Amino acid sequence: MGKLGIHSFVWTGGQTQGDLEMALEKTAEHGYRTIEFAYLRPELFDLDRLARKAQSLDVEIGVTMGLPAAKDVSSEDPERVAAGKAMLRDAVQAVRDIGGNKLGGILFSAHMKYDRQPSEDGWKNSVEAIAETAESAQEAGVDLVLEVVNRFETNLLNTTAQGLKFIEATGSDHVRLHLDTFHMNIEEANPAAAIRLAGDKVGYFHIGESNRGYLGDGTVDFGLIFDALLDIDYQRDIVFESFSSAVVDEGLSRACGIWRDTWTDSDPLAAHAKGFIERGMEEARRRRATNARA
Ligand SMILES: [Mn+2]
Repeated sequence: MGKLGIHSFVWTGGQTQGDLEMALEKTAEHGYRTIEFAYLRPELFDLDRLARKAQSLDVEIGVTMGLPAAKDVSSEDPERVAAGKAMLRDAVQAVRDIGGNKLGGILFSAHMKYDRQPSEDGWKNSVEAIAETAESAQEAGVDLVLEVVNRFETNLLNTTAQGLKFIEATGSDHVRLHLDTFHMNIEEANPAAAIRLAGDKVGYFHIGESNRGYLGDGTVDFGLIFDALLDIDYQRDIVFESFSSAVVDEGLSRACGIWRDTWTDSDPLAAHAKGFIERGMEEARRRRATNARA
């Protein structure tokens, strides 16, 4: 597998430069080799400084985001689509400027609960916007990954099958899927089968529990997930994602519906998740070796 990482919201809502630097330090201290920042806004932060800090700590940076309704590229309104494309373009530049390796999340629609079906024209607008973004991302050396999320956070891509159809329509080999066990647990009839279906189109992977809290406390069957990741020979990054009302970001916490605390202390949570994922992958490797001998 690639690098094991952690979402910055385990550490901080990330309102200041100091918050993000602390998150980088905590990530390195816990032995994670990549961090995910959300909604990275170049006007608020010194990206050069963060890039140098990450490099000195040997921590890779990935960035995820969701589009706001006014910049929804899956809209039928050309102004919104144009604004969304510009935001995606800026995001690719920000990832490049911070020395990051990927842009992911809900890049293909707004991050919100829709009250209508997606339209055919909207789907086409989104495909075109992502195809265009993929070109600039490829030039910038930034991976572009689309997060398949549950029905309450987008109306466009809720399943891996929908995601695969979408990235095929972009005609770009540079676009891959960003899968997440929390979302798959809601939408996929069989999350492990969904991982195998996506195969080498999985570009990024979020490990999250069904209640977004401690791994192992919910209903996700992680053994089956780790088996599937080995089966597709997944070599890219795996990032632990967990949210609690203990760490608040006005935008993301509301869009994700984080109304209560599943934990209050970041350090034991981060340490537990790392052990859980490493042990889980090791056990999956052992099962595989045993099966190969049988
Ligand atoms: Mn996620």
